[in-house]
Amino acid sequence: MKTVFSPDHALHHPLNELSDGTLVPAVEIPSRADMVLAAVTAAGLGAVVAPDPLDEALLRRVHAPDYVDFLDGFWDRWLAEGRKGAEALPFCFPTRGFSQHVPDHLDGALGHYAFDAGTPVGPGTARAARASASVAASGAALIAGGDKLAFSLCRPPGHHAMPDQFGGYSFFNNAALAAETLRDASAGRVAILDVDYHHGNGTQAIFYDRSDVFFTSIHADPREEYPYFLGHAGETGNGPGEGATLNLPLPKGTLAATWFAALETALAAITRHGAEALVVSLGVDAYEGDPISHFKLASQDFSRLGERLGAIGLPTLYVMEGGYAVEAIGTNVANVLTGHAAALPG
Ligand code: 5XA
Ligand code: ZN
Repeated sequence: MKTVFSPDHALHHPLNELSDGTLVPAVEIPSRADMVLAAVTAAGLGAVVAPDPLDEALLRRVHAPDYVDFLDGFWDRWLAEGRKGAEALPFCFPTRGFSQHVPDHLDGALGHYAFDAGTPVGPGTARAARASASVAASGAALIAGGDKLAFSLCRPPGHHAMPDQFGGYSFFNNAALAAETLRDASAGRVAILDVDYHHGNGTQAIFYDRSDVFFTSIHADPREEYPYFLGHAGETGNGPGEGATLNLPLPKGTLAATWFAALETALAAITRHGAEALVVSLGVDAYEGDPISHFKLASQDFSRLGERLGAIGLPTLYVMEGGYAVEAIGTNVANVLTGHAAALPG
């Protein structure tokens, strides 16, 4: 298998985030990706390759062009206004009852294009997000070209990114870009399985009205966990997409046995959907030692996850999402990939 990686992820290096109402040190930091790269390399999982240039039309199909332009130009506007901060956090949002126009004021525009205050934007954020998107699309191109397994080592993550809003450390929706790349390359149906502890609200939103990309997610119940406002079991898709979304919310504190039972439910649904390729939003924050999450998967459980996904036999792209136990993130990701590779025939 190949791992697609770009060192440009490090252009995004947040310092602080608003979490649970308090400004705290950021957890979505460059060392995450470096630890994963080191572990994947040490595990001898195959070549590490650079991404192809990002397809701008693809990016602007998945995300609103005005949103892409805003992110691209944000830091220059910040500097042009003489702002002193090393990074920016949105703090005022067009919630219920507010108009949806884009304000001229930079903080208003930042709030318009965001849904949380926990996702800092800095000088290299847009470039890193673009690199991450290209890593995802390039991994999908490998699968479209016949590879049975590939890993897009994306950072920043993407599954919270909405068509025109960032949040949850996500700017461009890498899994959606990968799925779109696969759809563009073949007529086959695609499934996205999101195993991150947090619901992939952005991925769900992007495909909610469509039947060609099936989205299923195992995550902490949004009634008691971020992102709070999407990810409920009753959200099943809309119009032609009715039935093509399957949310499997679980309570905080969920143990491996319950988590793997939910995985079987998700895999049965993926089979019923007739998927011909699989994109896995691979967050490893379901790990028992994760500092911001509350499921109880052990490192060996990630091997079991990879083995189980390998056994279903679909061409599979893993796209890196969350996971903040920096000392264990590499082991947990390498365990998934090693387990999957071992389950492949030949
Ligand atoms: O999968 N998403 C995450 O790990 C980010 C959660 C952000 C909570 N402030
Ligand atoms: Zn997460």
